Amino acid sequence: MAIRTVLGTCHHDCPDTCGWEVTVEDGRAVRLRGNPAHPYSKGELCPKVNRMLDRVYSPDRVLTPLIRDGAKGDGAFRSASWDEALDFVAERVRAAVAQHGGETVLPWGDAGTQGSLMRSSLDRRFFARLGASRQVDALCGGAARNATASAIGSPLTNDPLDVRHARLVLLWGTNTRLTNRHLWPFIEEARMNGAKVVVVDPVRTITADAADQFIQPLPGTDVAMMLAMMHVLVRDGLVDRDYLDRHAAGFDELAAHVAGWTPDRAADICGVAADVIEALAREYGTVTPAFIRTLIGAEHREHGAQFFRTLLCLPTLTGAWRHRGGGLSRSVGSYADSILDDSFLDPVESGPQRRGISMNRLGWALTTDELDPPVTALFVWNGNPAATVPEAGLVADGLAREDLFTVVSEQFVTETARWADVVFPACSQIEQDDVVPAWGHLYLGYNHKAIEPLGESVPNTELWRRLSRAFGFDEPELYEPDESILDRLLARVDAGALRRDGVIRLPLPEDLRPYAHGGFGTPSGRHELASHSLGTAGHGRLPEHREAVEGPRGPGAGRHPLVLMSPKIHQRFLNTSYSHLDAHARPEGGAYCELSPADAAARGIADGDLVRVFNDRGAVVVPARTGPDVRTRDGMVIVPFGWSWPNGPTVNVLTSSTPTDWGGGVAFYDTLVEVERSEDAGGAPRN
Ligand SMILES: Nc1nc2c(c(=O)[nH]1)N[C@H]1C(S)=C(S)[C@@H](COP(=O)(O)OP(=O)(O)OC[C@H]3O[C@@H](n4cnc5c(=O)[nH]c(N)nc54)[C@H](O)[C@@H]3O)O[C@H]1N2
Ligand SMILES: Nc1nc2c(c(=O)[nH]1)N[C@H]1C(S)=C(S)[C@@H](COP(=O)(O)OP(=O)(O)OC[C@H]3O[C@@H](n4cnc5c(=O)[nH]c(N)nc54)[C@H](O)[C@@H]3O)O[C@H]1N2
Ligand code: SF4
Ligand SMILES: [Mo]
Repeated sequence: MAIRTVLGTCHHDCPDTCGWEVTVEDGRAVRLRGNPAHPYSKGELCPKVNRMLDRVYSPDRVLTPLIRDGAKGDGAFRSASWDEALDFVAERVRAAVAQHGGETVLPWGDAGTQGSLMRSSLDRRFFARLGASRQVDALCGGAARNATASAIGSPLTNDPLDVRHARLVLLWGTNTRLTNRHLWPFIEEARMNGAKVVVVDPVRTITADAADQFIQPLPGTDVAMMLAMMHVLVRDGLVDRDYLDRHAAGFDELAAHVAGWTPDRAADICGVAADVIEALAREYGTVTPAFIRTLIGAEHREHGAQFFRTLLCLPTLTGAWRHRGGGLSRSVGSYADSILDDSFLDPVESGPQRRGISMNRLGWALTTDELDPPVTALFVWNGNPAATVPEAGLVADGLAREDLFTVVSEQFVTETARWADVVFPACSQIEQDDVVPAWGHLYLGYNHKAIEPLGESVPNTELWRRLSRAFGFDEPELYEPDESILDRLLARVDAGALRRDGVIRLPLPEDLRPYAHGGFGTPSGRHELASHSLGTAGHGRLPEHREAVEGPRGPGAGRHPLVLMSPKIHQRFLNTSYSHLDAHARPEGGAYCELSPADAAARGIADGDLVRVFNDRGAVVVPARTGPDVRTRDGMVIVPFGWSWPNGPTVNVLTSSTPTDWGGGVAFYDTLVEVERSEDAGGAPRN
């Protein structure tokens, strides 16, 4: 029997980018476990990926091309050969382009795999060659990145692992123990050395349960709390004058601005007692080093960018950037981006810029009559937009259009693939080579192919090459082999060590404090606390608390009274991935609506009752959860994100597609709903 062990890296859209090793016996993967030599994940994976081989070898895997064999959305398909499916796609898409022009084609790809090759490489050249519309904006990360870049001139922040040196840790709008679980041991290390851990989140998460202090503001009100903290820092002389003089600009203006932001004023907005804000500010201003950790959750709001812009002021005021274990850390993906330069993959284009369509507004794009040409051909890969994009009811309406030709590359017949005209079978991570940059740490992972592709599945790069051939394109760059792309991507790292060990640290200083001595990315090199450019762009010269239209006190609040939060809550899901694997998802129960005892009582709802959660966009029918242990607070309900057909309705039929203030994100979490008891116990909701 031939037994081999192959090193690989998790591809999921998760900050941890863990290293694994796959044991292969006679060509079949029999075990996948954490690589104990990985310096960050240290041999541990997670409840999702511990079951990865069930996913790889699931009887539900798509293993041949599929062509629709029934009504749209029925999910009825017949197997087809690659040649037949490719010819069919080429014929239909060519006809669409002939009638409407290239921009009638819309690509929609997300981060289902974060490997550089399979996430986004030859697709850029293929769709440029087709003259397709460009996909713009992001479901994840864009608002935080752009806000950081515009506030301090660069998207770069501190190494998350430096949290181990902190004495005060603020986990602000991140659910570390669930979403970034391998960072938790580093936080525990700090705690062993006496650090205090504070969680600020409108939801009492499992991370809040493990913290020393939990602060639960009303959703979308953090900026008011930060302004009041700055008020206290300035009032009590807890700012670092020397740091501000050398490395900031606009401090006097900011100080005058926050003079009016007393803790009492913020308390009223945030629903957090003034003395709690006061104490937090004093602690932040006196304990060194003080580390702020945030990730993505808080960007999913109408004023998501303002959140990041304001939060970044805190470490500048106190000079916390100076200290190892101080400052602020969010996604660190931009470090890898700067080292693995992939701009050579961008097509050289001479014509006018192709139109951009926001991936966050897919429902609109597929149903509007404002687009000329209309979208009549859609390609989806690395994502499940029918379940993950807001206003999912509109997405379904669009996908149901008879005149839309939909092509999906997938491992499973997801909620989205169900609507496809053609599905192409995609490899899983252990069936393909790739390099995987991380956004939760500074290590780069290599993924060696462990087994041959199952069935007729192919890596995404091969799909783009096959499509190019079917369309009769002859530009050589459309066919660049994977090895060549990898070599070019890895030109600035020790590729030999990376391939040998499966992981290397990015070539960056061990002690990485980007702003310890100033050096902000702004033209002046200073953190511009009062920003001329943000002011002229309408975002406020100084940080401002603004009410969301669909916030607790926004203008939309009259119609539907409850704020809906739909964060990731499940240990066993990664976005929607795994939620449809029956045996895997079952222990998590099913989707539900959690509401406070007071909100439940006011509506005559008891724990376990079936309820209808609704607004003008749609409705889901799910069991209610209520009682003394709820994770919500009055006025706010939780329906978890992640369930997808057939195990549960997607919460995104309810969510708002309002764009973030700037930065190209979307306000999933600023959504208002009403909840009522449902008599409709039988009928499954449409989604
Ligand atoms: N198990 C599991 N892990 C995952 C994922 C998964 O689906 N399952 N998804 C992965 C992905 S794609 C991502 S982007 C990351 C996200 O990682 P995180 O950003 O840590 O996770 P989120 O749940 O998006 O948001 C974190 C927290 O922000 C809170 N939040 C929302 N609005 C506000 C606000 O106004 N103020 C404050 N203070 N907090 C707010 C939410 O209640 C939530 O608890 O997780 C990754 N890891
Ligand atoms: N209400 C609400 N909505 C949200 C969020 C929320 O917190 N609340 N979070 C948002 C966030 S942060 C994110 S990142 C998005 C995630 O949204 P999506 O990216 O759409 O997430 P997934 O459902 O994980 O879809 C990834 C798909 O890629 C497929 N895939 C994996 N590897 C490959 C491959 O190599 N090739 C191909 N072709 N396919 C592959 C998987 O099978 C899976 O179906 O959801 C967003 N939507
Ligand atoms: S999903 Fe995240 S935590 Fe789980 S193995 Fe992959 S990178 Fe690690
Ligand atoms: Mo995400």
